[in-house]
Amino acid sequence: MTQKSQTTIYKLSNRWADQMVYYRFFNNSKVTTTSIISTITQDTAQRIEAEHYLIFQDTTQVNLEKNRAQIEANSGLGLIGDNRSLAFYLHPSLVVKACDESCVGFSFIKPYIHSEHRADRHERKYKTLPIEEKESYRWIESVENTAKVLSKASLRTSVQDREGDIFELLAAATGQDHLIVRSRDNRKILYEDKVCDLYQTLEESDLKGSYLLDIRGDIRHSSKNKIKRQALMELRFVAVDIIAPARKGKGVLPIKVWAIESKESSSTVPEGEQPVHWRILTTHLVGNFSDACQIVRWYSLRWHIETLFRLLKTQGFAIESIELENGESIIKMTLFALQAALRVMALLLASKANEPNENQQAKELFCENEIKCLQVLETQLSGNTIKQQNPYPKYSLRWAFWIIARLGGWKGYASQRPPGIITLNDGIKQFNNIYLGFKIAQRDMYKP
Ligand SMILES: [Mn+2]
Repeated sequence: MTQKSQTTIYKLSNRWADQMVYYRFFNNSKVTTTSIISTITQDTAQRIEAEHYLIFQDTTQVNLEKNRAQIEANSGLGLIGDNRSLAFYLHPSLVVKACDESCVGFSFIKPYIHSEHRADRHERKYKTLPIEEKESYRWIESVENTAKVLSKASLRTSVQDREGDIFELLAAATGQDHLIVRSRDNRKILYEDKVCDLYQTLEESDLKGSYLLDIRGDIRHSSKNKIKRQALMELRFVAVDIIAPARKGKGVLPIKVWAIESKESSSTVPEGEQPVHWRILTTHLVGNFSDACQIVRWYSLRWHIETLFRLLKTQGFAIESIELENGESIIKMTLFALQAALRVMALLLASKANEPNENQQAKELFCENEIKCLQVLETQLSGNTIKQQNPYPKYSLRWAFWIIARLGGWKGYASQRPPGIITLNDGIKQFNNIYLGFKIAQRDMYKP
């Protein structure tokens, strides 16, 4: 799956017997989701050093409704959203090294379902349930499991979107565990010994500085498209004490966090558009403007997990089309797809890093013979002008990125949009086909 970057079983296997191996393996009850997940997280644990890591967690829906007819009833799937579509949820935590923004692996993965006959939130008295019994407990479970898997790390920062703005999660970030979360609620806070609203306090605090942000614009012509521009972002931050929500009862101490607001100045907002506006909470100390910029940068890297979800779906690994007949087996194969997707993610992250680590070598992802093949391809793909040549140090990970992106259809000009995850995935598939031919040629050459 890593080499072919897909989950279509008949394409993964050359012979009928190979195809049967896939079916038998994923349908074997001795192969459990728990054992697959622990193998994946142990693999991550082995790569952890005494460094700072960012952990991006998020949930995606895997919709299998179009295969319903061939999937056995009650075989481990549930329903989503509209309470109709056959599906499961997947909540992975992607680990990235903070210093060079390189891709490391997964520290936690939780597949889960909503059963087909579920009482609604009201009937279940959802609001009064303890957090351990709520679905939102997965966010905290991730932080707890990550601490074990990344026990060698010197610092761990969990990064999540608004859904992860949970009081218990902020409370769980202590010692070496930190949190960056986009704010969902205008919480009550203690500020200068007074009870205030978080948003108002932020808005009224001093402007600490500003920076320019490139808004790429939306190339689709929809009514809500973003206009390409350089946004002038105004930054404010303030240390506050978050007051525990009423459901926690009395006697729970407030939690000290730093709140950051990054809001587009009205001077660059085009007519009819909303300003770009982020409010972020963090347990990291924000002492000055550059600390705040660092937190905003780390939050913006959260986009990588959305990219991972895109890679897993239709145009990438196509996990929603896995043709197994058992729900549990489909979930197991999806876990393999997650691990296989890391190779493509690692290439993308190497190309997007702010301060890329030049010591990251292609051999981390490709074997020696594959690198020989990449070398031949580089010569084929390079143009005559400097602009059309691979700009990266030979045999570095970014050198391999450039070749794979070119194979995926990217033309290699700096003026072009940088290659996206689907282009890289196409490049990996293309490379695999070429490499098979390369090996056949090698074998023929060495024939006596
Ligand atoms: Mn989300």
